[in-house]
Amino acid sequence: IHKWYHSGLNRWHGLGSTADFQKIIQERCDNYPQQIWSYSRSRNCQEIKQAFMSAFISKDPCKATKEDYRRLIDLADPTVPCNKIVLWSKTKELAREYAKPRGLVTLEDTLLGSLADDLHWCGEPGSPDLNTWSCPDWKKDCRTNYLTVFWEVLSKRFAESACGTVQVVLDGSLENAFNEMSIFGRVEAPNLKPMVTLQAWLVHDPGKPPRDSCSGSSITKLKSILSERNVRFICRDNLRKFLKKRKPTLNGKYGVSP
Ligand code: AVW
Repeated sequence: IHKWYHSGLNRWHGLGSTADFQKIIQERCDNYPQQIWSYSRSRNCQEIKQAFMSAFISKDPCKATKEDYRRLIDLADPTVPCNKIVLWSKTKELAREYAKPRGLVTLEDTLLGSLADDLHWCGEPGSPDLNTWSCPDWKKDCRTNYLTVFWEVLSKRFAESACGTVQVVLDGSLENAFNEMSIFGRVEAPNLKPMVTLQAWLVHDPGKPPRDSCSGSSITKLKSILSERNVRFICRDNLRKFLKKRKPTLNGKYGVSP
C-alpha cells in the first residue's frame, strides 16, 4: 500500500489539481494580452501567483470562503466596458465563438478568468503541495470547495460590474435552458444591477430537437427573477442561425457585426 493511500490524498471524488498548476498560472499571466479590460492596478504576475496559491495551500479543501480569495480578486478585479459582457451556462465554447469576433468579453477573457480557465486545484491541510490525486467534487464531497468558490466570487464581481446590455448564451436543447442552480442562475443573474438589460440567446443543437425556448417555463422563471431587480429582459431563439448568417472575411475570420 502506497504512502498516498494512507495520507488519504485520493479520498475526493473530483479530478486532482492540474499538473504544473503554478507554472501554467505564471505563463498565462505573463502572456496575458494588455487590452482595455485586462487592466488591474498592479499586474504583477509574481504577486498574483502568490495570492492565488496562498488562497488554498495548506487549507481544508472543503472549507473555502470568499475571504480566501479577497486578496487575489483585489489584485486583478475584472473591469469590462459597458455592453461587452457575454455570460453563458453549459455553452462556454459557443459563447466564446460568438464573443470573440465581435470584441465581446466572457469571464475567461478577463485576467483571473483566463488564469484559471479549465484548471483544477486544491491543497491539503499541513502540506505545502497541491493535491494532484483528487479534489472535492461539488455534488459528492462539498459545495464549499476552492474551485466552486473561486468561480462564484469571480462571477459575482463580473456580473455586478456589468453595465448597459449584457448577453447570455443558454442551451435550448436542455429541458431547462435556465437553471437556478447554475452559476449563471444563482450568482450572475441575481447580481445584475438595476437598469441593466439582459439579452438571452437560446442555442439549439442542430442534431437535437429544441426542448426549451424563450416562451418555456425556465425562461419565464428567469424573467421573473430579473423583473424583481428591475433588469430589462430580451430573449431570442436560435443563436446558431444568427452565427451562420455571418460571412467569413478573406482571412477566414468573421467580419464586423451587420
Ligand atoms: P455550467 P454555469 N473553466 O456550464 O452557469 C472551468 O452549468 O454554472 O455554467 N470551469 C469553469 C469556468 C471556466 N472558465 N467557468 C465556470 N466554471 C465552473 C462563469 C463553475 O463551477 C461565466 F461567467 C461552473 O459552475 C458563466 O457566465 C461550471 O464550471 C457562468 O459562470 C460550469 O457550469 C457559467 O457557469
